[in-house]
Amino acid sequence: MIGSRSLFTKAILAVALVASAALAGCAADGGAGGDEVPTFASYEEAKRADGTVWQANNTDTSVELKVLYPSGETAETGDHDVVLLLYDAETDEPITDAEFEPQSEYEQNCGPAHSFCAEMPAMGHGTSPEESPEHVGHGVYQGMTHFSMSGDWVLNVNPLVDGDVLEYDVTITAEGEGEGHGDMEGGMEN
Ligand SMILES: [Cu+2]
Repeated sequence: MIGSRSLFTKAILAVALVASAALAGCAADGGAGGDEVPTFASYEEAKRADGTVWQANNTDTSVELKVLYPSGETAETGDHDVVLLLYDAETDEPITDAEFEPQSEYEQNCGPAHSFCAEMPAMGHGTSPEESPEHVGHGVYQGMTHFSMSGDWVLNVNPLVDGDVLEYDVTITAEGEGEGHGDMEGGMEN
């Protein structure tokens, strides 16, 4: 992990972080975390930021989902903020009034309701805690999930947009220690 990084590498990384934060126009708070949750001052900024773009798999819609954080195909295990952008690819306009059903409890099998739920399909379990995304401006939504173990996850992102539940299956590989299934006792009964 990061334990053996040289000072030189750290310095380069710090410079790169400051530079990218400045370019992105985000209000860096000076933290040296290197894994800051991004914020966006405009729709255009979010639209051109790093991320992965997903199409709805249940209906033919021009509404696309861009996952801005984690911005790649992998994420660290543990609690993880999730930042999403919803926009209409035809009109190039942000979707600012999508709704997610509030996350109330552990879901072992993620339902199709307008919700937000991570699961490991190969192992048949979900996770907890999770927080449904809420609009933070410019079509950007922020929520959180918990990758309780390393491996392949599907993040079900199912927003209600103009009366339709759109289903996006975002695949993410979690890497890191994880704590196995132990922390999900109580939620794992069959
Ligand atoms: Cu698992």
